[in-house]
Parts: sequence; C-alpha cells; structure tokens
Amino acid sequence: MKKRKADYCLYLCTDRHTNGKLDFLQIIEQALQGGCSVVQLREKECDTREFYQRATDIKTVTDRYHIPLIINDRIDVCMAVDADGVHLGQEDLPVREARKILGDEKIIGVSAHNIEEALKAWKEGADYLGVGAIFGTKTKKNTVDTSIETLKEICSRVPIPVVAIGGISADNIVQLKHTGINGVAVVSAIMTAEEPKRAAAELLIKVREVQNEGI
Ligand code: 3NM
Repeated sequence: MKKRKADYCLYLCTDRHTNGKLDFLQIIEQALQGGCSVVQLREKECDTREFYQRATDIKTVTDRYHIPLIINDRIDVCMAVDADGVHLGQEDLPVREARKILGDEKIIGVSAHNIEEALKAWKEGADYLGVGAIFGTKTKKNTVDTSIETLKEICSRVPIPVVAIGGISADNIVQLKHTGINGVAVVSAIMTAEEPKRAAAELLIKVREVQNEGI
C-alpha cells in the first residue's frame, strides 16, 4: 500500500453478529476473496486485551491479502498491532491530535453527518470520510440520518475520498449513482450473509456499475 492510500470501493466494517455458521475470521477471509478492499475492525463490547487480540488475529488475514486494516476508535490498538489506520467518530479525539500520535504514515478516517463536520475533518487532515447513515440500519443505534443530497454535497466540496455507510445493500447501491462517492461501507450485508464471498462479489459488481455510470 502506498503511504496513506487505499482503495475504498468496498469497505467492510466488522461486527460480532454473524450468520452463526462461519467463524469471524472465516467471514473476513471470504469477504476479502469476494473483493473487499478495506477492513475496519469495529468492536464495541470488549475489553482492551480482547480488542488487541482480535486486531492481531484479523491482521494476519488482511496482511495475507494485502488489504488495509483500519481500527475503529482505538489509536492505541492501531499502534499496538501496526494497523494501517484508525476510524474516528465525532466523539473521539480530534484529527489533529490523532495525527500527532499516529504520525504521517497512518490513515485517519472520520465519520461525518453533515457538510460542516466533513469540511472540518478534511481541513484537520482526515484521509477519508465515512458519511451516513444513508439508509435505515439495524446495526448501529443512534445514527444520524444523512440524505443522499447531503452526501452529494459533501462529495462535491471535500477533496478526499468519501464512503457512504448505513443500510447499504446490493439492491440500493444504484441510488448512489452520481453522488461522487468513492465507495460503500457495509456491515450486515457481508457479516450476516449466508455466503460472505458471494455477497462481497455482488456488492462489488454493483459498486463498479455505479462507478462506470458516474459515481
Ligand atoms: N456507522 P449496516 S451506520 C458502523 O451512520 C456504522 O456513521 C454508521 O451497518 C454511521 O451496513 C453504521 O449493517 C452501521 O447497515 C452500518
């Protein structure tokens, strides 16, 4: 991976709630075989040691596929396992402070729900934005609805990659045509799929279709 560069077309955020048939690392591996281009380890319910262990385990898989690993919220865990970067929410450390700790080599992504948050994150040095929730989602509570119009405006005014998130499935990606996004981030569409590899491959086809028609 070139310094702080990544392909954001199909961004997998992990979740513990899976299809119950495959184990966590099997799902990640299948998702990568299906074409996921970035993985974010997202853990909300475990202690630091377990988070660290899961990060170590998942990194052995992402490294094998040469896919960037992003750690949600936890700068310390990112540094401990030498992941490729972190993803920060609006309640986490500001980008400038995170950059001081992480240095110039690591990717910093930020969740933004409106144009002000997006511009601020970009100006402070974020490498990409996650913008949502675009569609209804059962995966995360207390999301902020973000319209496709807002998504489009953010893409036109912020010169860093933008990834749409929230309720995205192979059926609704088409609605993101002409918004200017660089990719989509999904949790349940892959983590709870019967066949994660096939699910990822189908999502990727849809993303490519949209890209070809002016994403
Ligand atoms: N962040 P699914 S929505 C992790 O709006 C996350 O910032 C969101 O899960 C935001 O693809 C979300 O299953 C969950 O809908 C997305």
